[in-house]
Amino acid sequence: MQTFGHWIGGKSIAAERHIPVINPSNGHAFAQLARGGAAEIEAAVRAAQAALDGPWGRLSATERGRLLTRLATLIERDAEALAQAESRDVGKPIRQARADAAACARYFEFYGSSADKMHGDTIPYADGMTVMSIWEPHGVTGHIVPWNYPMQIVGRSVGAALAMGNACVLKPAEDASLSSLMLAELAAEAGFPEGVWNVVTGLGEEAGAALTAHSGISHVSFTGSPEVGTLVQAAAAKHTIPVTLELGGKSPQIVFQDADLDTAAGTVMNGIIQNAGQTCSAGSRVLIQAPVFDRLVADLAGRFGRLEAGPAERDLDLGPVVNADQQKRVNGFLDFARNDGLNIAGQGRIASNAPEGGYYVQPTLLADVAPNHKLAQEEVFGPVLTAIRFQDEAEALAIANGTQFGLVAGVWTADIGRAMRLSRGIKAGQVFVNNYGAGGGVELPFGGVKRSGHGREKGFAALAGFAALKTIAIRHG
Ligand code: TXE
Repeated sequence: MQTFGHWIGGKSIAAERHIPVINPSNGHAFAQLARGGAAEIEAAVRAAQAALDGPWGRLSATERGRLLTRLATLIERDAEALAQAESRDVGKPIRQARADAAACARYFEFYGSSADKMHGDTIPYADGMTVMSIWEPHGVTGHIVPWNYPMQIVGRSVGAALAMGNACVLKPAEDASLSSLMLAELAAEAGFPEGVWNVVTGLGEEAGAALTAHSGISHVSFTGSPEVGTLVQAAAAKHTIPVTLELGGKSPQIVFQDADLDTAAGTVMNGIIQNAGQTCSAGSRVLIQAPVFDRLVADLAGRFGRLEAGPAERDLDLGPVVNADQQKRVNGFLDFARNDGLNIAGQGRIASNAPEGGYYVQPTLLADVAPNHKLAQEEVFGPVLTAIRFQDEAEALAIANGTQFGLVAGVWTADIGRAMRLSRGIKAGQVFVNNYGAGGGVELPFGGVKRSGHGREKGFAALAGFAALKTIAIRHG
């Protein structure tokens, strides 16, 4: 069984304690990861600080950008190996893992070409003075990464952080660390100085908590559950450092009677089954205008009925969910729905030859759910779509905004005026009109409002989050 070490200061560091790496498609361990804690975090922060004090800190923005671009090329070269590892580690159908590898390369390409485009300003101020603002890196940035899109989330947060000149310490999820380690090796091959990209693997409450508690960290970027996000923000507050939090959602897809219903149905379904629904931006509520409710629900029910979940390598509609806890969570929501008498309008199946120990769940469409029902309010993080009926625009807006979350929304209508009114009225970080982009969109600023978190990742906007603006005022007469 292969054993992986941490990646600190440009090399692999063996560990004494380990955690198993389990294939969610069959429940079998196939490798083991180093289980780190405060000592490894300390070593990683020191290595990162040494890189900032050394060659990395002296590189120009253009040179940093070149390294990021070179890394993008290496990710493209090794895309198939990365995709295979991610698919086995997380249970994603291989075509989805391939799309993630391509997006990961694109993040580094995007941030490679952005690194020297973050210009400061000169500010008119007083006679005899020149005032300028310049962007400076925070220093050592901490990145706590979840298991649902490891490569993509590493790309979006580490790519932007390195573009701005920070040095990184990553704590990938215990369920999905392989790609972070592979990317660290590729970064070394690309020529990043040692210590710029460190990976400490292990459990959240050990390695993750040690990272957020470390006084040498100047910014933490966290994607995960609202509960742990709250802990991360509290830990950061002790050192008064900024955090970026991305904490999931209960994103609405609002379909009006004048929409292209066929396109909407296909996109709505993909937006909830992609990655077995384990997508922060999954469109998990579909709000349908009353006159077309039955028709669209019947269409979606037919589509759900044809879905099949099975081992990642078979590349079916869905793979397993990531682990036994996640399977229990999704099935718990489904049991609750059943016991509460909800209408299961459509349900896919688990492939008959799917391995016994795999973490499979049935993709499920629940229809005519009240907007305040548990299944319409809480994030399931599985392939469970909740259909809600509405009468008019005002009611649709109230339902859309009626949860604690605010990450993404979709609006389906032929009326541009209505599309614009809703786009402005919906409290979310992203609104898609007549399309929906769960997961993708390297160039598009992304992040939440309300309990979905704060700060923006992806796109050019993310760069400002990974840097501090310094004002220099010169009196020269
Ligand atoms: O998340 P955790 P879990 C949601 C989703 C899912 C639920 C639970 O609803 O069902 O969270 O998933 C690290 N200090 N999302 O338990 O625990 C952990 O090691 C510092 C939504 O896996 O939040 C991992 O690297 N770090 C989400 C990361 O936090 C800690 C993606 C996320 O794990 C820590 C994932 C601690 N005390 C889950 N405890 C999204 N927004 O997409 C854990 N971690």
